[in-house]
Amino acid sequence: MNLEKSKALLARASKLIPGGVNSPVRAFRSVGGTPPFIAKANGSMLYDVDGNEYIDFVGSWGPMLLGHRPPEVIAAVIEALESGTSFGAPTEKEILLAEELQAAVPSMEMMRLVSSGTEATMSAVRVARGFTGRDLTIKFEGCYHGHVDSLLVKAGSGLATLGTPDSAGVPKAFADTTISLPYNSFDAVEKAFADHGSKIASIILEPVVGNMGCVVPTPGWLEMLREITTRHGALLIFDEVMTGFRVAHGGAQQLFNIKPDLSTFGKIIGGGLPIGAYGGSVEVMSAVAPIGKVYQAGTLSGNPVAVSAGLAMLRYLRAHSTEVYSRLEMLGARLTANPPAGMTVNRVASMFTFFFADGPVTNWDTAKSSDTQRFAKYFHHMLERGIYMAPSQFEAGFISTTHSEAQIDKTRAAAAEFFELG
Ligand code: HOZ
Repeated sequence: MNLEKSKALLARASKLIPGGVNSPVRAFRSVGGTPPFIAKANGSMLYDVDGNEYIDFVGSWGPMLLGHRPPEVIAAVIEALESGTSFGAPTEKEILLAEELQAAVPSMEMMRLVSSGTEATMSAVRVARGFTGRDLTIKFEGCYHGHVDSLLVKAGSGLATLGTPDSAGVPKAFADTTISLPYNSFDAVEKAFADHGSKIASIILEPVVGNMGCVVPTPGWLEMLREITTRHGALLIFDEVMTGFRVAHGGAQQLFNIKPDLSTFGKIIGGGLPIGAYGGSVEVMSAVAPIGKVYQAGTLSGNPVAVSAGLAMLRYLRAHSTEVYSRLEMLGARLTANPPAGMTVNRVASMFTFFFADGPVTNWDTAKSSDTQRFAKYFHHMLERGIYMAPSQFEAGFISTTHSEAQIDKTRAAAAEFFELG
């Protein structure tokens, strides 16, 4: 396939930007080859600068639930631009967005808008520390919560892709505040609380993991986390940056019927523009400045363009929730039914991963047993047939309402062909 213009752009970008990209997985280091530079997108399709077209299963890493350029969101952005791009002062639309979020996710009694998922998780962990007066955070191996210093410990996503579970530049003192445990392990959590219970401020997790590939919580495990945090006076934080408005209208907390103390959101709640949010009970969120002593701030927090896009997105999802989530479930089931032998598929609603692994993938140890070299060959096989999957075994794929049944069937046929070729 012709990627000449992308190759030239990558060479030019690499002189100015580390690896030529502004987020590491985009560099294709684990699959090799040249990342297509994208010129535009529409619905379920991506178009690169060389004129190649792709069915997109990355969807900007999750937010494009309605496909690229949903008319309602684009119209809201254009209208917002006419009124100004940033005020650094409150607007009525921030209240409207907060009301939409609360209507879908009732545990968000009070919330703060920020500019990214990373900011949301960083702030939620800080609030948990401030509220409880404790320092330790439990996270799970292979879960990624943005590039927050203390959470870059055995993190998934880009670090897992590069094979470096921890980042340089994180002071040991920060990493020492984090206890990293295997996902889905009941015993490890029990032991951590037995050893350090009075010092643990919070557990943070992806209630369905997207960042070591899609990994599903074992039945009863989320309930156990809820019970043990309550018993020990620690807070339970659901990182719903990927799962929020994705696995169900009310996120994973609705799907599994668990009420966390704090939740974090990003991506989808801005309709694909940069935004994040964290929130929880009035009691916990009253710890946040200016009414409480936990400081957190940002000039672009509640940015009027991102808020307008998010408001349009959430209003659309509320008005059309039955048809949106039933279509996503139908397409997800169609894509992942009867995977070829040699693939293990994990899926919740429209989040999925095909692992090149022999057995069930339930945590980071089983995820990393995947054959990443074979994944790389599969990735390029699909790309050459116009199918854009995440360029890493350790990322989830995402389906939008604009994917057609024919596109899903084409994708299945391309994967089957890969296995037939051997
Ligand atoms: N590793 C990030 C998603 N889990 C990638 C983000 C990006 O490259 O935009």
